[in-house]
Amino acid sequence: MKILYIIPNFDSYVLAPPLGVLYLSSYAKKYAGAQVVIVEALRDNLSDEQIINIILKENPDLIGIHCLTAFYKQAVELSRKIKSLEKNFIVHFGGVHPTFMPYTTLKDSNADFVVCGEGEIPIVKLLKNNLNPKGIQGVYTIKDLTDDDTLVDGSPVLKAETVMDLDTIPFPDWELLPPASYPHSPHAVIARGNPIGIIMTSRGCPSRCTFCSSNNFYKGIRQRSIENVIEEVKYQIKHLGIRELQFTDDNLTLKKDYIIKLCNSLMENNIKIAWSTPNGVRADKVDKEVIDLMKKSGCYLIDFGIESANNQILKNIRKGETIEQIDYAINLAHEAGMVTQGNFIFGLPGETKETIKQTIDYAVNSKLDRAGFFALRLLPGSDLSKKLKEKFSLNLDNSFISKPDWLPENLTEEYILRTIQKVYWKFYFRPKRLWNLLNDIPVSQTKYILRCMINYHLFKLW
Ligand code: B12
Ligand code: SF4
Repeated sequence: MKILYIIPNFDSYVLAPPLGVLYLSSYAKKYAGAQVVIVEALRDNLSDEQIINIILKENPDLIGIHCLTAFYKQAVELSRKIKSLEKNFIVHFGGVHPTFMPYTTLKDSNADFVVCGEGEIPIVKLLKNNLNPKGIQGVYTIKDLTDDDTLVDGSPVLKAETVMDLDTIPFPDWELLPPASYPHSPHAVIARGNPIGIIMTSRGCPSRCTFCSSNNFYKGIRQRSIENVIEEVKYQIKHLGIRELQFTDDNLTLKKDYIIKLCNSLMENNIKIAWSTPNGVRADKVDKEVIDLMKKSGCYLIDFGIESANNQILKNIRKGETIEQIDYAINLAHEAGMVTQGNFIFGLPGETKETIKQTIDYAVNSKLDRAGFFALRLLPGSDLSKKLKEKFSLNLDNSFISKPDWLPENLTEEYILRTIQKVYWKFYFRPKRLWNLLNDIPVSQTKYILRCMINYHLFKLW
């Protein structure tokens, strides 16, 4: 059977290989003998009409649309167009957004069914079941659901069964979307080497940060064996020519013995490649031994999800860390000679003008080399979006430059957005920081960096 996966196009300058779909492809090929085509409409800037022409040419048995909240509108519109074609293609949705909002996704898209949770096991079952979703855990048609996103019998939606041993999933199907075909630095960070290899060693996160949906998406924590990870790193270097490696785990340093073994194995295998953790690690999950070993084995950039410099706010969002712990970890990484990067959110519960000022003062005076400042988005699946359910409506026109979905008392949207614009200038216009940053920007990336700056409205200040 032939599956055609689609990565919808939308206005985004962050661009990376869609690891989830690449995993589905290799899994479906290995365990169900599927034939797979991926239409990467974001990377290739394809219009819906161009996508439809590819569909008509490929004539797949099943179409799968990858969907995050950021491009939900584009994804459902495309699906409706496909469903209105003369040939009745079977269309299904998967990814983080439909997992938490399956009913509305099906209603808005006219798709046939949705997969909630990880897609590997359901896709194989679907293919073996002649594409009949009935009885497959985590796969639902609109008739199975109520507009409250529960099952018709009132029970909660069950996510799909998950692969417990991640080593049994073949490497992502890199041949379909090689890293070299991605022009930009994926995480909007300045990378050292191109092409960039993306790798994940685990799925899941045990923390309960209320603004994040990852902790409700995955079941439990599963880690690949170090041997399996090293084998993929070698594969990516040898066959895909990667020159930098980015670990995009939710928490690469979650278990100390694991990260120590990983760093040692990189060195024992003589793997000399610059690597980074642009997706962030928890500050309470690193110490001097870990940081020094990460640096020694090639890690040049470490990112921390900081969110706020106010301890009461960190408590409100169940971050489970204090700003003192975070600052300690940043200093360790700085002393070890790594580039340090931190991400902050403005407008979290309990935020006031004073706490925003406290966060800005902290960020500006810290040892961070780079920082990202964002307004609070209430992502479907996050505990915070459940808690504030009655107090906001999700703005689906708000893809990348996030306007706040909800505001704490006494703060306005205008204030938060203007503060974000200003804070970038304040943060980067420090001679040492600016000098380091400019030294790190390769000429080939200048155009891309300029686009980032325009996207962040840094040129529209006054
Ligand atoms: C790496 C990463 C990125 C990378 C790459 C994204 C990509 N192309 O996949 C970059 C930096 C580009 C990125 C950008 C953004 N990201 Co991001 N990202 C991640 C991260 C850390 C890992 C993604 C990943 O590879 N997961 C591993 C794979 C195995 O899981 P998966 O992709 O979900 O796929 C599985 C299932 O979802 C399902 N599935 C997926 N697609 C499909 C399709 C079908 C048909 C089926 C059946 C199943 C299916 O099966 C897959 C295999 O099990 C996740 C957090 C996380 N742990 O997942 C956040 C996450 C996906 N990102 C998030 C966000 C908000 C963003 C941005 C909007 C941020 C921003 N303000 O710009 C942008 C979106 C722009 C874009 N171009 O996509 C949110 C999404 C929340 C939501 N409700 O949509 C997440 C969940 C983090 C969070 N805060 O909770 N991101
Ligand atoms: S923000 Fe990071 S640490 Fe917190 S729950 Fe999400 S993935 Fe885990």
